[in-house]
Amino acid sequence: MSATHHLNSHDVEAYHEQGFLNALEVLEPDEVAALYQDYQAYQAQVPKHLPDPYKHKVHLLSAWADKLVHHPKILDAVESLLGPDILCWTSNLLAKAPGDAAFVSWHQDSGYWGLEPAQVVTAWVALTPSTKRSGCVQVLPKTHLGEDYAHRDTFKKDNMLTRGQELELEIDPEEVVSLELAPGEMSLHHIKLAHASGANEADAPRVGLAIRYMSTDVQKKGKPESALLVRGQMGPSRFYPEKRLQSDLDVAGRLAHNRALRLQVANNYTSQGTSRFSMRLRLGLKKILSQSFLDLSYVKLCFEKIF
Ligand SMILES: O=C(O)CCC(=O)C(=O)O
Repeated sequence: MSATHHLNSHDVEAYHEQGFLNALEVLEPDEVAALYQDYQAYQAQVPKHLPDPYKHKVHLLSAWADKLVHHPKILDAVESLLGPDILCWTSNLLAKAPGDAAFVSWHQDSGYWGLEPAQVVTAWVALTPSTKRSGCVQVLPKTHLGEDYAHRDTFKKDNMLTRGQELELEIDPEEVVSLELAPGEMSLHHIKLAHASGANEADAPRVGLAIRYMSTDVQKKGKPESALLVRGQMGPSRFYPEKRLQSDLDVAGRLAHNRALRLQVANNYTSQGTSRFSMRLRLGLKKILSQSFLDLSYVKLCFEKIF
């Protein structure tokens, strides 16, 4: 990367051809050590019985994630791919404890995110080593170039995806590329690129923040949602603008986070019409459960605000 940290033309070309880039150094060793410490302090505060809301749109809740989402090296690289006006749609905390069976089936994000056009990129930033053994992200190069593949919902145990969706596609192991990362490195992948990840068979945690960036002309199918402008101008965007976090885990920020997530949950668990009745029922139940979790955390927060 050059002094401004924008990608060079060779990397930009490789991204457009292959659908991903790997092992871009974005954090200095002392930066990643401090962020990991802050992440651990954050985890210690997450309510044991309500962990889910704290894994999504994390940058609206906690300063370590806010710092990452606005990190100039990450944004410069993303700007090289999306242009100058950039929104953050969400950030997902993807942590697998040592020996954790959690996995992600082969899927394309474009199959169910409802974001168009496909000017959307994930920056997956590693806070710990992410290796084949610890269940790093794996990709199938060039799958972003064609039409979307069909997916089926499986709701498999230990699948980290909302509906356990997986590609109806035979995967050739020879074609799979593992995006191994050292702490402080990131990969970038296109919204249409097929990807997956395995269980953590290592004896150390695998922790990453997956930041979903999009250009401001991207629109959302379904009910309107909100997003945070992280660089440039809002321009024609139809997303409700979110406010940047003021201070770590403060009540106002948590209420704003709760409102933003409520809009996203309504869309995430909406059936896409192809599922069987039993699958639609499961999806409906998951939606009610997620919304109840949000309602519970909302009530808890209001109490904290008043008393
Ligand atoms: O972190 C993982 O294991 C999976 C990541 C993923 O599916 C994504 O970033 O879209």
